Amino acid sequence: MTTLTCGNHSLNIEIPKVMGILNVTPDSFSDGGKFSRIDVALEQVEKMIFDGASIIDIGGESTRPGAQSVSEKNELERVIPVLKAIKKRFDIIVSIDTSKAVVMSEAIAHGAGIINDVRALQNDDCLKVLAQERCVAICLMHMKGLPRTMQHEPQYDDLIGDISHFFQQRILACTEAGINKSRLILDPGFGFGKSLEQNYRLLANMSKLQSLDLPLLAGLSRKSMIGNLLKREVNDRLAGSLATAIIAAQNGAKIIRVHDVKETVDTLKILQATIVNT
Ligand code: 7PJ
Repeated sequence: MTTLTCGNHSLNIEIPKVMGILNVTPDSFSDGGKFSRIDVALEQVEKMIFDGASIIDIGGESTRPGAQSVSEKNELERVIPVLKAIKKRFDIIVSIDTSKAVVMSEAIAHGAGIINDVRALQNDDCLKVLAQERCVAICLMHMKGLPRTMQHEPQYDDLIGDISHFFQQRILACTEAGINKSRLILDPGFGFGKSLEQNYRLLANMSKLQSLDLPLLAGLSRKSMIGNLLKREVNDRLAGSLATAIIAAQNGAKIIRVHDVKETVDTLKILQATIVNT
């Protein structure tokens, strides 16, 4: 059985699980600002849990292309009260989408089970903070460049090879810092420094990353690679998002990060029923 320790929860990832997105940034691109009030956030979380989410991912920093950075103080003020309120009311794994060591450490103190870092613990002190805490899982995401400029003609010698190489280096940095490999999750970072064509090549070849022998996470929900292909606005990308979720799961993703939990859970049940009856 493949399980992942996420704080005081154990997550079985033999069958792909759904991570529901809760944005608490005022400028997040798809549900910007809508869920910043705590009671509204709790309602949204309750619905995602009812719909079958196994993890709730809270992000206090917008990392969409061109986004401005946020101060430590602002990020803490956005994330920690919501995290505390969720942990008080629900028994669910909470993941915190952050690249700041202080936010990681505060989040862990308040019950976060996963640290989800789009910068793969490359910022100061992140490795140190996570080496001290042994039970929290960590998602290392690949990004080429930085949010402000990452979509300006990204180029790769060998897309999957370069991403794989990046992961090998980050896994080594983690193990050298004292973070056990069994705590790590890898995410190739759809939309983070990848052109439309590169994103689809990555989706098509994602299964090759299974050779790194760690669970894979995929975040494609409502992204530009769907909108630009289909010419759909952000709130009209459900069909595209479900199609990418199913392809990612077939190519080895064990955690699928989405806005539309109910529809994604249904889609994955169809895939699972097909697999068990193969
Ligand atoms: C991702 C993320 C992703 C992980 C965002 C958005 C932009 N974390 N945070 N993977 N994307 N691990 O949701 O479109 O793809 S923010």
